[in-house]
Amino acid sequence: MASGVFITLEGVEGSGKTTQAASLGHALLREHRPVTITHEPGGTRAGEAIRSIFLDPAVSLEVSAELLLVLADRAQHVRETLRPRLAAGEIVISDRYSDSTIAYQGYGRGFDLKLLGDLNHLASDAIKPDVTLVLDLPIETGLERTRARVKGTTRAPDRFEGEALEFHRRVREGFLAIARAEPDRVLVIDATRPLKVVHQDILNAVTSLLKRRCL
Ligand code: T5A
Repeated sequence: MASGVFITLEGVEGSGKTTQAASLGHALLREHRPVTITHEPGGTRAGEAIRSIFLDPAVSLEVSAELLLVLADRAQHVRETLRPRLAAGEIVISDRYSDSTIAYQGYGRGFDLKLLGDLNHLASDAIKPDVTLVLDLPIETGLERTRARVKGTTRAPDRFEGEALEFHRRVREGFLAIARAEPDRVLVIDATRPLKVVHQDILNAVTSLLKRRCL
């Protein structure tokens, strides 16, 4: 398989992943690099159908069903989008990936981390990110940003936005624990700073990865 570069953005609600994925993508496109921006859950037609069930708090879901849904989404995303784009030599930026399962379903919901590692391996077909950028900030700040965004709209909080603060705290701790365990892959970025400053840190990290890969 020709090797592209796989970059993931992770973090708690409202940490700025979607905004930063777009800014990074644009910066790389300006350098005429082949880039795909994608996301989980979603990123494929099947994934968007799964996403609507997964996030809808009006749809009752057992936590094991929630886990299996997000893994089904990943299995499709990897095989339909990630693997082919990486094989074509592209830079693929994914807004969330398997670390979100460890943080949300593992640290947040309490599933066994070893079991999640095995299930992630199956769903991801062993495709691991080359670099993961965890956008870190206090959960209150992130949730406030998501609330400000929907203020004045009819959009209700989704399944996870509506969770207790303690859940979100465990999720944040999960991301930080992953970063401590895999410092070569995972970089923690202070996401409390202005958008442009966060963007520059992300771009610096990606540029140095591309240089190391002689790209
Ligand atoms: N999930 C997902 C699991 O439970 N398990 C899994 O395995 C996976 C893959 C996905 C949900 O699914 C869960 C996690 C999630 O709860 P989603 O709708 O995709 O749901 O939601 P999120 O990924 O959480 O995305 P959000 O849109 O809520 O947050 P983002 O993408 O982190 O933030 P963004 O860029 O949309 O920014 C939010 C607001 O903040 C502002 C932006 O302008 C925007 O208004 N902002 C800033 N403001 C000031 N300073 C900055 N530096 C800012 N950065 C952004």
